[in-house]
Amino acid sequence: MTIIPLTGQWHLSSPDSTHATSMPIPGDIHTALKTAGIIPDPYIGRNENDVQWVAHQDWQIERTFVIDDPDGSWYLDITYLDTVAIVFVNDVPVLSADNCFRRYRPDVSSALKPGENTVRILFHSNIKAGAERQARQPFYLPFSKNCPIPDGNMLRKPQCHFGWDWNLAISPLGLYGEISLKRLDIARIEHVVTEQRHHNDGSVDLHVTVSFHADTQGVVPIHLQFDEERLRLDCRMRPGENSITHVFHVENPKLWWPAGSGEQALYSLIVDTPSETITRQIGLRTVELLTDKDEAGSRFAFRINGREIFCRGANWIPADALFSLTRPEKTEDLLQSAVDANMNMIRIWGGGFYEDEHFYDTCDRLGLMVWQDFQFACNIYPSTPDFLENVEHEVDYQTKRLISHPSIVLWCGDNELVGALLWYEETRNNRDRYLVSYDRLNHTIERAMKKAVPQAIWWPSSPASGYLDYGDAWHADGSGDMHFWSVWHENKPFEHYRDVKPRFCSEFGFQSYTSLPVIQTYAEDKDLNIASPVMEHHQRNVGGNERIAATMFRNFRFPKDFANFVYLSQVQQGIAIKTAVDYWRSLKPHCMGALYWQLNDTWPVASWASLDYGGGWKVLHYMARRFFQPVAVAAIPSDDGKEIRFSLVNDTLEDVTVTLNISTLSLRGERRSLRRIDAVCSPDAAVTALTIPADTIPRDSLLSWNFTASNGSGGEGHHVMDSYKALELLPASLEMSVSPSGDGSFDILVQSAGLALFVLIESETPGRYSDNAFDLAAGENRKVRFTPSVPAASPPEAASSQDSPPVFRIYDLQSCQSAG
Ligand code: BMA
Repeated sequence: MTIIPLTGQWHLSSPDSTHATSMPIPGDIHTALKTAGIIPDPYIGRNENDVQWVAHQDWQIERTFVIDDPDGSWYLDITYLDTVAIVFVNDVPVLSADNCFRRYRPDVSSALKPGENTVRILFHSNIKAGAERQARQPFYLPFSKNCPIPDGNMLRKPQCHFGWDWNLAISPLGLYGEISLKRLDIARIEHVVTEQRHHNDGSVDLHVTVSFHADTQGVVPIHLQFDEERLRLDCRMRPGENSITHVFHVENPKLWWPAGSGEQALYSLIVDTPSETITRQIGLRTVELLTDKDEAGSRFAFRINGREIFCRGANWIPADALFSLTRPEKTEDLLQSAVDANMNMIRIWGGGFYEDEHFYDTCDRLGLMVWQDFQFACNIYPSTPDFLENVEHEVDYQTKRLISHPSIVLWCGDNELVGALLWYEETRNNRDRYLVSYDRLNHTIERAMKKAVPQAIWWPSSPASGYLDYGDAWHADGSGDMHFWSVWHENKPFEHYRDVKPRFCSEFGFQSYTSLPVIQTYAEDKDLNIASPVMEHHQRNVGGNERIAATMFRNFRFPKDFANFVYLSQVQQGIAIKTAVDYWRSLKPHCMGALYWQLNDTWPVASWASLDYGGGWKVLHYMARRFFQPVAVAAIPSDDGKEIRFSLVNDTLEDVTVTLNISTLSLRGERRSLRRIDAVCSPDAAVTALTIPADTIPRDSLLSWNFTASNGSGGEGHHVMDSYKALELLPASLEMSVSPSGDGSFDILVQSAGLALFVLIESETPGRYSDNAFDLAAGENRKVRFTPSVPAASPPEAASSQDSPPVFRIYDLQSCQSAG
């Protein structure tokens, strides 16, 4: 095929030419303006306020290209065009686009000329476009209060671009995917769709359907290669749509499994024509969503290759608020961190993107199951015929593009659109109208998905108690998936996580501040106070800082300074999420999934994330690695507090025997052995290993334990009988010594003279600690390996600072809370 790539340097200008600079494509306009010094960095201080003008006006980008012989049929191939834009070739309009989630392939043959040509894209202000479309609606459609920029619900682009309770609001524009000029030689491949059928008796049939768009008649030779098998088919094309299907019969397939449950066997499928090659990464596996009725309501469980899998994970939001700041290696690092914390699923939340190929390829390779929301979140959406038709195209394209990825196990209609019917005055006053309108949209998505990829598993909305069930899945826990937000958004105590028994909790979260080194990238020393305007600016949930502080008052003594406030907020977040996960995992198989909100951040901000912007691990992420271990032990108090139950969960395929040492831990840091037991748990189960009366723990002591399991894993933990603030903790006198390990890493030895809880090592140098947020009793020590980030995963300025040795700070609970 003749392809002229059009990515690279373009020229960006405002239509009145007041501003002009170069712009790399793929890229976003804000970053290009920032690079040119036209706007300040919107992530720093309160600069976001000063860049608002950018999205209020139109912009254009253009470049030239040379084509010697423009004869024949030519088209542009464009993906991720954000969003309301007109594309011109030599001033001839060739495309009017308004959906960032579609692929556009306009015919441009008659606009081309020999020699130099110009391609220009005129971006209409998203803000103006939203307002114009809102004005044309038959009735008003409210949008989320999370969005300071209005009417984003009118546009098919990431909804968090208009602001969210963790995102800045600048409504970016740009082109984030491919743009190239291609010549159509008889036919081009439209889609390669695969379906696995008859997975039984050690074999499977892989149906491969290749569809084409042809502009003339002719025969096109097509090669299909799956694994070692390669064949040629001659496809007789007629103008319009054409397709061929071939079935590969695979004997003894190597199966693809989620992380922790087996190998991620991957095969490659290659489809080539004389002009194109398409590859697909194929993982052979079956997926079922179990929704059987039972006494509590109905189940919500994934069965992969015949085996029910408890889903441990978190919610994914876009990798960055601005596309140009993303890089494949950074995204891979975030996903790797998910797997390293023993996650096996992420949910791609509905207010961001359908991610790119590299993203899903990485999930396939890592064994991260993906729950894919269709990209609608929290708003009320149009249901006019033009809007629905646009959505149909989007669903058709995205599902066919992505269906072959073994990682994607569920397609979900939207995020929280059912709940949103109660959030706005207009919708409450006329629920019938808005519910019917919602159902038109939801049904359009469902029908388009089932038509395009009937093999995909559909779930109508998240959360949902069931099909055509419009109940309150934020509070009802008997059926379907649940978003349990009562602890954060309704200010309930952490123990309230134990008042519900979700079948699958797809969202629950608790905020913390982003780590101090990240705060220092946007705040000056004078701003390091949680009530400073800059710190409040980097908190997007109304009342969020108050919630963090008030919860701290309930549970802890007040931290002595700002750095410790940040540290303690992270400890508190970790305890909150652990409380929920420990209990819900112990309910297995009644509960079969816990995905906390949220994995990552789009910019430096206080949020529910367990990874800092830039990929560093917050306390929660280190804790998640422990509480998500496939074999885990947790201490769960009874409702009346009179007993402590040791739950033992086994997500592996083998029986495990766990040796559990339970002790008391005095405030001076002495451990006294209480019980030592061996407990057994059968595969894929949860049991109570032991229950002990609470009054066996002396006052002023903590309960602590460690375990080793027959699968080689182990762990430890503590439980506080009353509250942390009631403990008269004594100074731990921590000592830390650091030595370079010779391979660029550092060995850190932490020694404690007394009881040290939640010991956290931190440095300005980005990197990963082999262990962190751990406890030490008197006389104990811990050797921790610090591995600085590979430069690719860290900001450029951090990479260069790696020449000087990192400086480490250390925190623990007692010193955090004491003035001394
Ligand atoms: C959820 C999400 C997001 C939001 C989060 C925190 O319900 O779906 O909309 O960011 O809550 O409030």
